[in-house]
Amino acid sequence: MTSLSSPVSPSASAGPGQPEPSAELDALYRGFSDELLVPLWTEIGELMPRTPSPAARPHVWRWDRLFRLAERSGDLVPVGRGGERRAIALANPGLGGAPFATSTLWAAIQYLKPREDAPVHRHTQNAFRFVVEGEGVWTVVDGDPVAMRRGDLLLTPGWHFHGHHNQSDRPMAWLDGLDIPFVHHMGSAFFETGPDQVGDRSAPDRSRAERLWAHPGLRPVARPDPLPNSPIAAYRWEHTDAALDDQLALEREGHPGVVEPGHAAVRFSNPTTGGDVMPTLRAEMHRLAPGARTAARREVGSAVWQVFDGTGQVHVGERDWTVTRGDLVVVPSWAPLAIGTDSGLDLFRFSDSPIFERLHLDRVQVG
Ligand code: 1HN
Repeated sequence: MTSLSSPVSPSASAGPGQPEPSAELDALYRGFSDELLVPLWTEIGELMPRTPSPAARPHVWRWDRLFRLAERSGDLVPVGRGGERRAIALANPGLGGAPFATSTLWAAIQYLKPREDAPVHRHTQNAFRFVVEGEGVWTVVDGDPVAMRRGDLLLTPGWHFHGHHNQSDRPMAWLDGLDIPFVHHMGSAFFETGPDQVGDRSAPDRSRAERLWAHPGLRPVARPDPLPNSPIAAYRWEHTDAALDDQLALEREGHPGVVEPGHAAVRFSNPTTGGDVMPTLRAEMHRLAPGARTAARREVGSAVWQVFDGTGQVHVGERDWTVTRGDLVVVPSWAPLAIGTDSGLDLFRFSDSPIFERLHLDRVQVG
């Protein structure tokens, strides 16, 4: 089988549905090549696999190694206009060195030293931060300072100005997730720099966005319309943690609510639609009780998982890893995933599922 990226081999021997090799056939294929044409019959297997066959591969990145390299970047690399962010991206081993975790998802560790600023800009790519450790940075989204603390999910939807400032005497590192590869492949990227100063340097405990929008089941009557992005700038760990705890407690009391035995999960949602937080990105938190093991599951679309707490075993495709706090696992489209733990495990997950659901390309297989 020829691949999509290599030229047609003139001496390919005939397979099912393929012509017999001949000098005339070689000349025909040279003619195609000269005219920038590719015949379907040499590519059909690549273009139309029986089931998804993504280029991205299952892979794990260890947080302790990422953190050490991020720290070293802090010693050697400034943060400012031009580079914009001290962010170091996961480069999937199947994607030729591009800074892409999967063909749609970007995942990076970002590092900001004490008292440092990351400059204000905006882009069409949707972004979030998830904090696995530390605090002391405020991300200022459209002028609204949003505190970042362990366990929090912070949103920066596309085309909103944002910059960060570290108000503390300690460095801070976190996970950035964006839809950069998707936007890149679709030729839809726009970028603009913002004001030279990060702006509001106050350090409130709660952002204005949270004060307006982040009350459970309550929305302001003055804002009735659905919004494409969640207006909740920060989903705080205390709420996420309580929701997961309650699901497992209800299970023990014999009430429904968990995904499967010992597996609680919540999806971060846009309160104005009930849907995903942003049009291209889904974010969830999962908790496995001690001794729990998930069913094997695969779905169209790719995901990145980060261990928030605990230790467990992750099986993706043909690979098996023991993972611990901060470790990141990439799950390509349609790769079966199963997770187990003896001691209990909390995991953050983000995926590109909203894209596929919106286009009716989504499929899920469990077991
Ligand atoms: C960006 O703006 C952030 O705001 C993080 O922290 C990573 C990667 C590429 C382009 C823009 C951020 C980014 C990014």
